[in-house]
Amino acid sequence: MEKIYNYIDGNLVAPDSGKYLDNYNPSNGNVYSLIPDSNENDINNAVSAAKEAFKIWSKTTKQYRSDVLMKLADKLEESADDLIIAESLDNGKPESLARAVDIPRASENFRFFATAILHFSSEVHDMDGRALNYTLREPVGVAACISPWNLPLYLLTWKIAPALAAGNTVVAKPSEITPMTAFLLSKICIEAGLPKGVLNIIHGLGSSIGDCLTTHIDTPIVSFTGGTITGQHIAKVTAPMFKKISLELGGKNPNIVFADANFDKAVDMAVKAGFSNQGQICLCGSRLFIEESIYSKFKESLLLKVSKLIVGDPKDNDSNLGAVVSENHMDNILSRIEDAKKIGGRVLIGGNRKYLSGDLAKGYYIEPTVIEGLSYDCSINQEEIFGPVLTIIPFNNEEHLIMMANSTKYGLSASIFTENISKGHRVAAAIKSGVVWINTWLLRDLRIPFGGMKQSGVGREGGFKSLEFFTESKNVCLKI
Ligand code: TXE
Repeated sequence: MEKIYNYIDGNLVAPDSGKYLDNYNPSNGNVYSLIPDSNENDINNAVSAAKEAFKIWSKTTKQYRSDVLMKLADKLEESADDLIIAESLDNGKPESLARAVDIPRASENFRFFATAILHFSSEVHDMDGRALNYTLREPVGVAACISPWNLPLYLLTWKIAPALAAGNTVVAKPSEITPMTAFLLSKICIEAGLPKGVLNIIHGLGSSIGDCLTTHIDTPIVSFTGGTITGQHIAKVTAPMFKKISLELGGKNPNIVFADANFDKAVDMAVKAGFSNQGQICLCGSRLFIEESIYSKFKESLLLKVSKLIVGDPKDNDSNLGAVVSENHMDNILSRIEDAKKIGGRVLIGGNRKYLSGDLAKGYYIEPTVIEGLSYDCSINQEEIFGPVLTIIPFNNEEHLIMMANSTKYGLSASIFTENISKGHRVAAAIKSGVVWINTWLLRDLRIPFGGMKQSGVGREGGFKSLEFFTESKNVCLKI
């Protein structure tokens, strides 16, 4: 069986413990590879390699780092077919989605930050000719980059690329549930000639090695994307060490459709926002608010469209949804659907595990599910389910709608569908979230500040915000 290795100081190495964890293929429930069960020694080795490499990497020119990252992007593109197959196999997502979104975005992340660093500048504050303040932006040191399983390579590279571009070195910890494309990335880094120690990737359980990485004396900066509870824990353990942290956490995002919306577009987007990647995107619009006057008609069109979604073999181009990421996660999602029924939710479509035939019979598939009849403040409408489950809620008053939309502990994103431009702006201003889309969903410009309010996170990444995060500013005051 294929073994995955850690990537330390430019080499692929077995874990110190000699132990491995099973890696499951969600499409059929079989173990198909082995993941290093790393320990503190592996983290320490990776951090010391990164610390040593920082001495040189942090002093290289921006142009040099840009060229290295561009080369990595080229190599990622050359390996795109392998990465697409690997991402789908590891995560359960349709290959078509990995081909359209995940893998192109991974190389784009490198290209984007390889060029962004060339345009990054800092400020000068002139004191009327008496003195000059200039601000330097220096790399911070060894960055700990921790990423989740829903968009494995996409989110890993979203952190690694700006960290390296800014002159930091990195110890990355991908999710233990989806390690394969990170392993392929380490092989690509070796082929591309990335200097040793600049990037290190350690695999293993968050519960065994997470704290060691985030509280390591030599990782002054931590970038994390994952669940809110893990984010809380990281905030707690790193705070006494005054580390720079960026946390991108969960969301329970409202998708709002006014009666004057472009109807067909709103239906299409509601389906996309609810079910893309099996509903496992932190930006998914999992609470759909529909204005009462169009509620019945909208519901009917929505259900018709959902009924046409194909849950199937991730390899099949016709599949709209593949498998959810793990058996455990599937069981959680199904139990949330049962909870919804117990508190009066009416399942309008879906609601069950889907059994495919043949080799895929043991895969973790769930029917796309739409539920109505739940109050906005029940647990199902307040907590992240992170699966193909969409709740629909009518509204007839803008003020009440905004109260409901803002009622969760999260504030990551929102979508508003209306053809009334004033209403669109007004509601966007009233929504408490880091990202608001009007008449679209998940339209991403990599330059924008990205992150959440409330318990959806701390800090912003994206564009120059990422480069600001991955650098420390130092002001120098020169008396003239
Ligand atoms: O995430 P975890 P899980 C949400 C979603 C999901 C829930 C839990 O609701 O059901 O979170 O998912 C590493 N120190 N999202 O349990 O545990 C871990 O190894 C340092 C939303 O998979 O947060 C992995 O690499 N790191 C989310 C990463 O944290 C630790 C995407 C994320 O895992 C650690 C994923 C520790 N103590 C889940 N413990 C989004 N916002 O997109 C774990 N990790």
